[in-house]
Amino acid sequence: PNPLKRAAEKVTEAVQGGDTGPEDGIPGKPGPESPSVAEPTEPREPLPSKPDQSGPETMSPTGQPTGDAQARVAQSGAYLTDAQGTRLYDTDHSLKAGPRGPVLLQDHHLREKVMHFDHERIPERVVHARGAAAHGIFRSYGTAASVTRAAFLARDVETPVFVRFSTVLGSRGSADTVRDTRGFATKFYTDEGVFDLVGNNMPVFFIQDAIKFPDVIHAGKPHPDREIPQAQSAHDTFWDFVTLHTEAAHHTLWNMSDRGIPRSYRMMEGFGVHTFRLVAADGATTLVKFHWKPKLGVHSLVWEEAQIASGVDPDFHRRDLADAIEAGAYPEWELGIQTFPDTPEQTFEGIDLLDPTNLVPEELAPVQPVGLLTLNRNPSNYFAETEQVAFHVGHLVPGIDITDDPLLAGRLFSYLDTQITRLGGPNFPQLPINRPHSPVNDMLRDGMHQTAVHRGVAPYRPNSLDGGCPFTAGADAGAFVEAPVRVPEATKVREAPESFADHFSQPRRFWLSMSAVEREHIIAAYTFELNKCYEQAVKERALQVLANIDAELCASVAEGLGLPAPKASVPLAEVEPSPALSQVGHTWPADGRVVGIVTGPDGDLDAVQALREAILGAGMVPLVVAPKGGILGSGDAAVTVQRTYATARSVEFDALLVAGPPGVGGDAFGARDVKARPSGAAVAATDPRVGLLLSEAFRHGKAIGAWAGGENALDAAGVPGDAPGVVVAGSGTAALEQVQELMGSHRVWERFIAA
Ligand code: HDE
Repeated sequence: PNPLKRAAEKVTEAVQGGDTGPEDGIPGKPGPESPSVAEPTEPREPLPSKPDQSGPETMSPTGQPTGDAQARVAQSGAYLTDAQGTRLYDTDHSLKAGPRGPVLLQDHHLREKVMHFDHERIPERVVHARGAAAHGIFRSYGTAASVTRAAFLARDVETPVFVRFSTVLGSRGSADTVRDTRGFATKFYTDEGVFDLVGNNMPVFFIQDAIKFPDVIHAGKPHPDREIPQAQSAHDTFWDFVTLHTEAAHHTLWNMSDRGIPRSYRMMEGFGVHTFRLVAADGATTLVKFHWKPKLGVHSLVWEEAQIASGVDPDFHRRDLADAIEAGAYPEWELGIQTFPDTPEQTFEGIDLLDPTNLVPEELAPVQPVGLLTLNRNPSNYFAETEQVAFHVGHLVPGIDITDDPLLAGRLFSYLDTQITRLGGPNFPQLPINRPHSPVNDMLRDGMHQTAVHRGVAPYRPNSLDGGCPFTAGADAGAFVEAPVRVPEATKVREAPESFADHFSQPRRFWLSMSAVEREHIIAAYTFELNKCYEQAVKERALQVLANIDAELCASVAEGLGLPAPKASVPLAEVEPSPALSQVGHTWPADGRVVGIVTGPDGDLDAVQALREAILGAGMVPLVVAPKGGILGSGDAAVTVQRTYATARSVEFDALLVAGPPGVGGDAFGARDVKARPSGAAVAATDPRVGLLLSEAFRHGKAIGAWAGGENALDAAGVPGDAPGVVVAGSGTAALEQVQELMGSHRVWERFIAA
């Protein structure tokens, strides 16, 4: 066949819809001979664009409009074009000299397509590469209005936000549930410009001076020879660094605590870490620390869960965040502030506020709520939004200023600088996700990836050619004016203040504030990580650091390492515990929690159906787990299976309910019935995967309920029916009621302490 003729025919087919389309010709509606899985054969109405998918507002220097809004939306038109907007007739075959002949260099489409693909990846973030994000809204209460003139903190102001959560050490494809600090970065698109609160889920940091940041990150990242381990602190170089720089003792202790393995991004606190400075309308200044308080409480995984999830669902946190938002269970945090008088010493109750390894106990300075953050929309494109968002601690608005924390100073340089490599030039604020919602009228020009077509001839000031524009504004017209803080007269030195030398009293307070079970977890974490180190000297030095925090902590870890416990080399500080630091002992709403209902075809399907509704009604997520996929039962009692015994794993569930068979005695679950009833409910009792599901859930302190014979499945899994947090009830709803109450405390803590 003549290839040119064939090409012409294909173009005609594409434009006219061809003659192979569905018989009734209605786009989107399959014809009788065209099952829905068939490839569509004619153009359809493009989907309406999502609000954040519209491209940059370009102006054609030729004076022509660049097309309607839809045309600016990537990938939404009916016809394939090249990057220059020319329609294409084939994108599956290279241009060749005959079907078996050589590919021709003149194939501009092939070259453009492969060239673009070759450059699809941008460098990942040097830290915090692995992340997940969401859009939302911040509504301020107005309670901060007396201490800051920031307009977005005035009463009842609503500000759009974009929040990105992350791990620190791992690469972009690493697992979510590794032991690490989590990033919690918020971009507020305020009317006065963008404000970024670039925080973590821990209130303190490893180092006191930004100049050490490359060092601590080099130590935490994989070893340079083999590039292992990935996303882990359990290796020699990390522990070498944090034991040689004892200022890292506090943050390391937080990482080894349950805070290092959050249950969900939705259940983490966030902290600005540094002390910032608020400026009121009258110019008065107040020192401040920012806190995010999750409405669902602060909860963690247990270590074994975190490890299992890394394998069975490396996207555990990313999925959890997206699913919750999609289900309408919008995660919420209150923004809170701890305020301190802005004295020349910049200390509070003896705590140096410029030292980022310090926190101020909430008992000494209560966290005052100033607004509510609600995440209510998932990104529509990961790359465009989550990957290209660029946070910067120097994105400040009038009313919020910085302090002389030396860690913060270095960050003020780093976050702009890093985007040059990562986003390819200085014009990253023009990327859709980074664009301010207030008008931009800067005098920055040109550069890589410039998309604005600037007007005027005078990007300098003062000028007489562009009517004098732009003018500068005073504070009364909304300008950012630095707080006129006095800088003490001093001699240039490379030194830290003496107060930065106390490395152990703050970690000791954290340790003393932990409950028994949290201490057990901390000991286990140190023991695990240090046992992964090869160097004896590193382990011994780590024990010396622990001895300076607490003798019991040191002795327990030493025991696990098979090493003697050293004595403290400094006097142990007299500190009061801060109960607010413990995660245990409170009750919280169970919203968005996942309840697994384990059943089989012979299970009590009416009850399963009723349970699903009750669980949904309580704002939680029911997942039916059965031997295979599809539908159980029929008619009104039909139940859709969401997980099979092969795909379900304990880590996904906060609680499990085991459905008994209807109208059959408990014996149906008994081992002796297995031969007679090799499927359904009996399978639930004896299938080793169900056994694993139940025994792991039990070991991880999760609430478990069973009814109408379901308890025999517990027996088969070795889960005692009378153990704490195990409920055997007369009906499914009765089991759920008790399980729900247990879930309020997140886990059945007694099980750990008994163990
Ligand atoms: Fe960062 N940090 N950091 N950091 N950081 C980055 O910026 C840096 C620090 C934090 O989701 C980088 O755009 C220095 C403290 C978060 O996009 C980089 C120092 C805290 C994120 C950078 C610190 C953070 C980053 C890498 C020591 C908690 C992810 C990519 C002075 C308060 C933001 C990027 C996102 C990202 C530098 C210390 C939080 C290289 C030099 C302390 C949440 O610029």
